[in-house]
Amino acid sequence: MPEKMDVSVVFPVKNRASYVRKAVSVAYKAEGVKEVIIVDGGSTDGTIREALKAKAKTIIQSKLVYPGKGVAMRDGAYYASGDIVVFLDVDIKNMAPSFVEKLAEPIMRKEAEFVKGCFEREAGRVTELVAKPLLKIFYPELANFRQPLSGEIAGLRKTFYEVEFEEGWGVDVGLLIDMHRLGRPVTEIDIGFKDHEMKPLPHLTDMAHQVADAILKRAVEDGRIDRRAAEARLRAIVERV
Ligand SMILES: Nc1nc2c(ncn2[C@@H]2O[C@H](COP(=O)(O)OP(=O)(O)O)[C@@H](O)[C@H]2O)c(=O)[nH]1
Ligand SMILES: [Mg+2]
Repeated sequence: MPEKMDVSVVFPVKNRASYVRKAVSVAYKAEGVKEVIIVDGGSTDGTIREALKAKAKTIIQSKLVYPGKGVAMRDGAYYASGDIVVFLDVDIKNMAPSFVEKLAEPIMRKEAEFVKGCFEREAGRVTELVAKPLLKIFYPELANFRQPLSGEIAGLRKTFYEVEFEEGWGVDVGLLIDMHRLGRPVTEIDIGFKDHEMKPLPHLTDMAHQVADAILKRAVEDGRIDRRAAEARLRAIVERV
């Protein structure tokens, strides 16, 4: 019989005290979970206190040295010890063990090494207006992913050591492209309905810029575009958002 794989769940978190306790306790209930890790990005509310109360392994990052969700994910992956690492946003109102289980399952079955979660909701604005058009141009092989920016992902822990974690919002699309170019089997699965808050439009500019930058950087590295053309495209996109 194949050996059973265990799971580390990592939540990058910044100032989401009210979600932490439930997210951690729900994640502990999922099958195969050996540890739940909160990576705190310099929260100024009660996030850290709540994480400790919920008995999460808690990494407290220095705001000065480690900004951004991507750095938090990278540190979570390096700290984790499970065979599989599942990343989830903490601010999912209907958090359920099935989110963790559905993400880990294709890896346990050896059908994938990297799993992208998608959910029954329209994809976000940055996804539709920035990520998908750029993927369609530079990585048409990935253009069919419904939610290339989703933060609900799972992967073999060791595979995460072979890819580059962007510091900020480019991290999720960057991981998807990196896994694809390493030739890892990647799959997208529907994890059901996810209830969470939408960001106001002005907050999306930085996100859109970082997502575009992560895609274009890889397109340049892969010889799919030259740097000057990439910068011109990036400027045009940022001016439009
Ligand atoms: N550690 C850390 N976590 C972050 C940072 N920014 C966002 N997060 C967390 O990353 C997840 C996704 O962020 P969120 O603001 O909900 O993004 P959205 O759902 O795409 O609008 C949540 O769990 C946040 O608390 C950061 O700078 N550092
Ligand atoms: Mg959110």
